[in-house]
Amino acid sequence: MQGSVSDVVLAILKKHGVRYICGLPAAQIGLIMHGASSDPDFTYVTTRHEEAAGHMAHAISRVTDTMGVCFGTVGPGATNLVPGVAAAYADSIPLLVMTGQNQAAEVDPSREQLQSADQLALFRSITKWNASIHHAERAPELVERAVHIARSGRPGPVHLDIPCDVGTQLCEYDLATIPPFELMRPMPGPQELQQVLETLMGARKPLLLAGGGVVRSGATAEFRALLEATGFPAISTIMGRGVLPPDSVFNIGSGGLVAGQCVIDACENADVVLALGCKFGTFTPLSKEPAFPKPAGQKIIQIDIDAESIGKAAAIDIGLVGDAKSTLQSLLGMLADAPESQITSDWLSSLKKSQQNHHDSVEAVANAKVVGGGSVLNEALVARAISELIPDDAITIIDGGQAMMWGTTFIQADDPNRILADPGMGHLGFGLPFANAAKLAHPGRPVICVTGDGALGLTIQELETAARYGLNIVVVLLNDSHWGMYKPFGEMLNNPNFGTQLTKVDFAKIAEGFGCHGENISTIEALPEAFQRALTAGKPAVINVEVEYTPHPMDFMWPGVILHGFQFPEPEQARMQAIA
Ligand SMILES: Cc1ncc(C[n+]2csc(CCOP(=O)(O)OP(=O)(O)O)c2C)c(N)n1
Ligand SMILES: [Mg+2]
Repeated sequence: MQGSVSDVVLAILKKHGVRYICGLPAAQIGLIMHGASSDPDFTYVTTRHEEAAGHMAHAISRVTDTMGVCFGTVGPGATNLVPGVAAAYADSIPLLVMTGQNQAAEVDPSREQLQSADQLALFRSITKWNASIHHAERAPELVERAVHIARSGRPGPVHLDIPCDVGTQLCEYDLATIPPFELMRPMPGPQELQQVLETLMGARKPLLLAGGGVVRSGATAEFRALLEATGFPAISTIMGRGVLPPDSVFNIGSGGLVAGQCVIDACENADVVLALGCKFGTFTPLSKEPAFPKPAGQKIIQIDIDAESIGKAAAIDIGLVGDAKSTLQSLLGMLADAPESQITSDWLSSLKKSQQNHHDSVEAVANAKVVGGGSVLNEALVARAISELIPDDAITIIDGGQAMMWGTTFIQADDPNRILADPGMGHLGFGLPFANAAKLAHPGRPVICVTGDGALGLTIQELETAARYGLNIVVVLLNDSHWGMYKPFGEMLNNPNFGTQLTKVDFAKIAEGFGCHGENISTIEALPEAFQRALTAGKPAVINVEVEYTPHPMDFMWPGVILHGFQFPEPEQARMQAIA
């Protein structure tokens, strides 16, 4: 075909299965916008802020298993995209980010034209790869390369910068010459897999660990089959939530450290860990000096699609490059001839006991109804009540600080595509754009966003995007009028000016102003009916629930694990020790 660079970019993306394109209008990338918005094969959405377009593309990629695409204009459009792209990079999500640029002759180095920005430098550290389409002839090759890099190995965002004059030039492309992208599924050799099986079956205290790579590879069924066939205890990371059935006896905790002391107990006491598609991030308490040193004799087997990720963030003993699905299929096929398991008889039951303790402690907080002696609802109670109301086929997004801790605790899902978060960057404000994207891709399913008042405020303008496109999501807002997670920090420092206190905002009124349904509620009894009204409102809805900041049993991980090494002034040291 012959067409403008913009036409060819869209044709190649379509060939690779891209259906959704999100961004914010501007002149420099106008032809792509014109093409995408005129083509019925694309769903084209404009947001109120480019950050939201980045988050939407991220969520689209996760709920459709395709590559998300977002765009922004030169300068401020590009800089506004950064938070969404950085979050996708941290969560290993494939995106194509397209930025408009000034005329090719005006950039590198800039001639101080309006909105000039070195956008290649800007995105370099938050993408796997980026390039400028500086000449029309190179466009097809660079777009193909972008798609391939984004989706191959450990996926991630890629970026193309398109000077406005190049975007309008003509180029040639033969769609038939390159087939649509197909995922490569590398696999360890049979001897290596045999070594894995022998090590695992020889373990006294084996532990299986599912990361986001299991989800991305579509290997949930295979992971569950391994669980059932071996009877070994298992945990998942936050990106791996939904891989383990919530009610499985082998599931010790889905959500890394947030899932309780039982996850720490499992990681500290296991003698062999088989980790699949896991990056060993902060929330995975394995081989994390100084808080979670690797116990003597513990063996960690890491299987990951990306060679560079092997041994990067944990001291591993066996590291193999393999796609989770194909590797698990092979392992399952070899199980019949595997040596007999040497698992200790009380290993699983001891972890179940620890899990029960965690369960009891969070239930006790929820049962207390109020904290701090006031009459305001506690977040645990509200999160538990929401978990009971969420329909089976819903997609739930969990944003916020303390709201995230309690939401993650009580809201479980038996399918990875039913529950989304952003644990890599923990970028507050992703929730509402994620919800919009999930509803866009799955209009027939309920989409629920559980969030905090601080988090919602960061992208609240996207309520208008929801209303404009008829994305009838339900936002359940745990509103404590604080940057709640940091409330104890200010208190610990005895500093009332620390700045965690926010104004009590009437979010229901704000929702109405954006064309949505809004309700304020302050009793738990009011929640079920308010939730039903929100689900059937015929427009996006916000239920603003007045809550009080509620401590969580795993709060110690913030000062004790994540901030380890941060020197507090005396006498705050002692107060911090008390919290940790
Ligand atoms: C964009 C961004 N800025 C700052 C933070 C640090 N942070 C983590 S939790 C939190 C407080 C969140 O407040 P809110 O959303 O109201 O939830 P709450 O803790 O009150 O439940 C902050 C500021 C972050 N994670 N992301
Ligand atoms: Mg809050």
